Amino acid sequence: MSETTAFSSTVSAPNSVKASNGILVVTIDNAPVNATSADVRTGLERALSHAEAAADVTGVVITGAGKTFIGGADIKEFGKPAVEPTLPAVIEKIEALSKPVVAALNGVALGGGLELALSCHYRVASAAAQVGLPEVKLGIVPGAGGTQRLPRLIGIPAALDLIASGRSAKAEEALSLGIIDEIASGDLLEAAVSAARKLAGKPLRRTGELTAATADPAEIKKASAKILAKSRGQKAPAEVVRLVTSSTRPFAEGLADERATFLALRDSREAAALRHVFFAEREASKVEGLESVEARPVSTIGICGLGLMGSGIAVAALGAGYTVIGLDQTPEAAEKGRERIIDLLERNLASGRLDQTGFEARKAKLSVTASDADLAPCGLVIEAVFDDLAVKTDLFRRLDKVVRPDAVLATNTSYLNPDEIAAATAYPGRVLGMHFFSPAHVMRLVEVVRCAKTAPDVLATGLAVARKLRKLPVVTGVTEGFIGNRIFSAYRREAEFLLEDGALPHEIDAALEDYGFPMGLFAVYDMAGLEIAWARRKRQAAARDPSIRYVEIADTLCEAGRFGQKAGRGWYAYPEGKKAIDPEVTAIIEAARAKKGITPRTFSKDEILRRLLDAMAAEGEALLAEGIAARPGDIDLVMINGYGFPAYKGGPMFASN
Ligand code: 3H9
Repeated sequence: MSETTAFSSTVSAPNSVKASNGILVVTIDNAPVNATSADVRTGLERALSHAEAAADVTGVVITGAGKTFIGGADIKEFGKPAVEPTLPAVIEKIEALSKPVVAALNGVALGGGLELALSCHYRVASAAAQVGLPEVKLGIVPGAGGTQRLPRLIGIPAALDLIASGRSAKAEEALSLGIIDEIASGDLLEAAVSAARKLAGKPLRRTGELTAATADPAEIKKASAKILAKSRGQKAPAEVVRLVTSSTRPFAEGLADERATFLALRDSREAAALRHVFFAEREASKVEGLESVEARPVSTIGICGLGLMGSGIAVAALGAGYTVIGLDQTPEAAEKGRERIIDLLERNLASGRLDQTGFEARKAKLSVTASDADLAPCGLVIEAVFDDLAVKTDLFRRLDKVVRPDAVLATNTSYLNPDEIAAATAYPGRVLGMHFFSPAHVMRLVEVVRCAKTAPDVLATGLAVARKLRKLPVVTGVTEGFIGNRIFSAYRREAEFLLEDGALPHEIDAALEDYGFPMGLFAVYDMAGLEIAWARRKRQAAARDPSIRYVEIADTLCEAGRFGQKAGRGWYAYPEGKKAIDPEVTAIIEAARAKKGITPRTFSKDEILRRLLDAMAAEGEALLAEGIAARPGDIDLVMINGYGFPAYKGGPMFASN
């Protein structure tokens, strides 16, 4: 394609403009993700004005520099005074241009990026492009026409699905839905320029002028109800439903409503919380001391212990393309582990999350053994055996002898001290913790534990592997329970104090569920089973400081065989499998209060929440002061991704401000 630079002086950086035989190619170049920051909007507006006025320009192509088309509005500008021109104004100008504007989607087009593309008269994408309106994930609705143009283009049900979930669609799906018009088989810009030439002088298809196809009201009602039920009282999904389902009204009216809703939500606490989470996730990957440290290469991962946790980790590792060697104590146990892993893969196959080729590829990369020596090729070994110091140290000593000297050894312990495990090896520098959460093939969080002697490139390896597994790694120092379980312990302790002081389990659970936790604390206990924590408390009993307040109620429940749902009774009763308040538990709690001479009082939901949130935040402050957690945002990510803290509340540290 022959290109001559033209009138770049009329367009302020960071956009560049070139003319190609009458077609103006505007490239948005605003690293890292070509967000539509103020400069970009100004540049675009100038280019559009020029295109409209210049007789030698017959059409416009808008594309992005690098691997992104446009990542959306600049989230860093939210909360600051608005700078003209606004994105909706630029978008309106694109749609109204008398000459064809073609979007050349060279990569992801998200949020305002897709909204901009929707206002173009034709959309051509590279095969790698993806589109989406992820605004709900930031607690807002699309604010530049997305809720009105998308349904006009693809119908209300499909638009509802995309906007309310915030998910991205790959190029193929975008084409079949009608979001894009073409996937370029060759050079993207050539295809876009050629499309612009073909459209020049012809009537233009303006998305805003299309009539939104009406859909079956029953179908819309059902889809809306599903979205509202899932959103647990969050505002943005409900507003998406309202705006999209009413998109059959006049376009200008819909746009004005959308804009007002966007602005109101943008300034809400929910949106501030979700923005905090967005940036915290990006911050978490920046680890002090690792700025220029390279991870060790890993292509084969050994997994010791193929129980529930080990097999989940194996599925995640196979999914990321690693070769996996599973180790268990006997050939029979190893074979059982293999079956467990295959079973999980088969479930993914049945649900459509995995296709047959992917299934076969994963199966081919899996082997199991009962012989330590077979782990020799591994670049990383993750142990997920019984959480007992003697068992783990013995395993690490054996591993030390069979793996390469540069192989990394990770322990998945939840409560043991990984420094003690590391000390059992000849090279403690290659040991770190990788604390996965169950089910490990589903849960995103991995606490990556930096032990006293962990070498920087070993830590970098743990982080790189976790990221490749598509997990969210958060670095923690060594302390009992690491970040998550330490905060969880403080929270649990406070909940038990509340019981003694006068609240009942169902009252505490209701306060937590109202706040946005998917399940209350006591319901979670019953689901997980009470016996493991009881065994731990019994082990620790002798060392417990008698001057520290200790609540015996959970022990009394366990002594009565109330181990939770599996036992048919725990903090609640389960007649016919349904959770119910149990007067027997209330009596146990009342007896415990009486034994300590506590006069119970009533607590409001707000008071219950305040005490629980304060306890979490105070423990978080302690973790920061001790240097166990690097940032408040890291603590928030752990609690959101590992313990059900509602993301739209920002995590315990954000919520305490
Ligand atoms: C919107 O569009 C509202 C409109 O409807 C209405 C407007 C009127 N702004 O994720 P990465 C930064 S709302 C500012 O690691 P990747 C990010 O913080 C927006 N900064 O890269 C990081 O900075 P740093 C709707 C942004 O390649 C760096 O870019 N759009 C933005 O793995 C790299 O980020 C979205 O919600 C932004 N919009 O993934 C999309 N996006 O290096 C949000 C990123 O200093 N973005 N940064 O830590 C994403 O999903 C991913 O970043 C993306 C690239 C897929 C684009």
